[in-house]
Amino acid sequence: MFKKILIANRGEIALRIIRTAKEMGIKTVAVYSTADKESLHVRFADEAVCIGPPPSPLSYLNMPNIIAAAEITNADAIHPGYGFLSENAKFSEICRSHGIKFIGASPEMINSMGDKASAKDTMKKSGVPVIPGSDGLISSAEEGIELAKDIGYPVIIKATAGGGGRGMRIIWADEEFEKNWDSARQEAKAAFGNDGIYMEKYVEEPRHIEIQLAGDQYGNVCHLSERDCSIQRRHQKLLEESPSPFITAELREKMGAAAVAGAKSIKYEGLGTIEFLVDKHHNFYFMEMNTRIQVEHPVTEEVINYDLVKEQILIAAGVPISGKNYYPTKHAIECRINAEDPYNNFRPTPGKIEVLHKPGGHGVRVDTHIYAGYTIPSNYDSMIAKMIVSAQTREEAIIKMERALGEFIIEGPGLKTTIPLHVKLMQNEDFKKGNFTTAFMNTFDINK
Ligand code: MV4
Repeated sequence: MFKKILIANRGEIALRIIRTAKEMGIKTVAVYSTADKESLHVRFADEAVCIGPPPSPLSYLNMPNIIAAAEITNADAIHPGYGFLSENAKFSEICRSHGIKFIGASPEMINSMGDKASAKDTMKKSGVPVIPGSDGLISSAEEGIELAKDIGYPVIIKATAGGGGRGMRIIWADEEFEKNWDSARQEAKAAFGNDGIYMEKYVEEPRHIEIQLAGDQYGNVCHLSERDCSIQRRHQKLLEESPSPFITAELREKMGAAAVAGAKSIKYEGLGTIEFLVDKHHNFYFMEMNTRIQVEHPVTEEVINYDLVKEQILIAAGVPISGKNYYPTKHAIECRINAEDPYNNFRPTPGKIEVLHKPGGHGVRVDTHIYAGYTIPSNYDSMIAKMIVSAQTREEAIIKMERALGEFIIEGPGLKTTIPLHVKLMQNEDFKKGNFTTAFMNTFDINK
């Protein structure tokens, strides 16, 4: 087993990883930017190394500084968390060449799943359902228009290096093709340095449901059921739950089996997630594979009663997984608490937290790095906490979440949070019925 892990991240996920490492008897090294000097991940780790100034490229994305921190502290593994370097093939490769175990995917795996068009092709070949569309990239607007005659409008064009909605355009008619093609290519080129574009039939008002997977180096792969992530705004998830209120036991079996087959075909090692789009007829289609631990992993932990970060560390250390699938025994919901004003276009509100009360009680978990006196820096993501509740049924979980949200007090000059938005969601009749798709937030009005 590893003796010492360096955590190449900040905020709640750095703390989350430190907690599990401690329970496993593994020493921890925090790295931090000067903006995070007073952060809890710095305080709770056994050692801490400053890796640079506040802008991420100079600190949390600064590979030489992070590798140097691992070398001077003698860390034998690096956990990248999510975001930052978690899906950076070059960093995974540099760790390997320095004899440091990267607790995440191999560079080859990151590259093959990071190119969305080729990931789709790989999944299709192993029998995973994919959305009808182009075979790989399309090379001109004319080619796209020709193909749209077969597929039928609406179609969607996507950047192969993309994900999370950037470089994506929905097209409804021939006349709109060329201008969308040009702008998608430009956006992709600027954002990813790769203007490769592929095309698909556009699935209207789908659900976003993802399957959690674990694989080991001996070829065992299992699924750990699904999360429903349909409640999102502009590709930022707001709330996730497990199990999905839309999924039957039969569909879970089918989606789980497809995801396992896909992951086995690429000899997937470690924790991963396959994202599916699910239409109203229960058809499901491969969208992307994530090769990292995700923000929303706690809802899975709560319903299957297992520590996924521990699973990840064990797999990285070469311990075989059991190979059996895990099924929900409860219902869990996670609300992302962001320092943003939901009444004002989700404008970020960094600054000092003067008053803090964290909720508690049976079935309530708060994953956060904030404390009274903490200053939320403006340099990073605005998520400041995740509250996860679990209960026997979805109805009870919703009641519990509303109760716990009412106990969550976060105050400071100018500080706003997404807590009132989540309260309104818990009271929404369509949400309560499980009647929602990825379009839900387009029409949700917090003032109603
Ligand atoms: C789609 C789609 C409909 N049809 N592909 C959004 C982010 C990227 N991962 C892919 N996305 C979508 N791809 C086809 N063929 C709808 C979306 C989409 C979406 C997907 C998941 C969660 C939220 C979403 C919001 C808008 C669009």
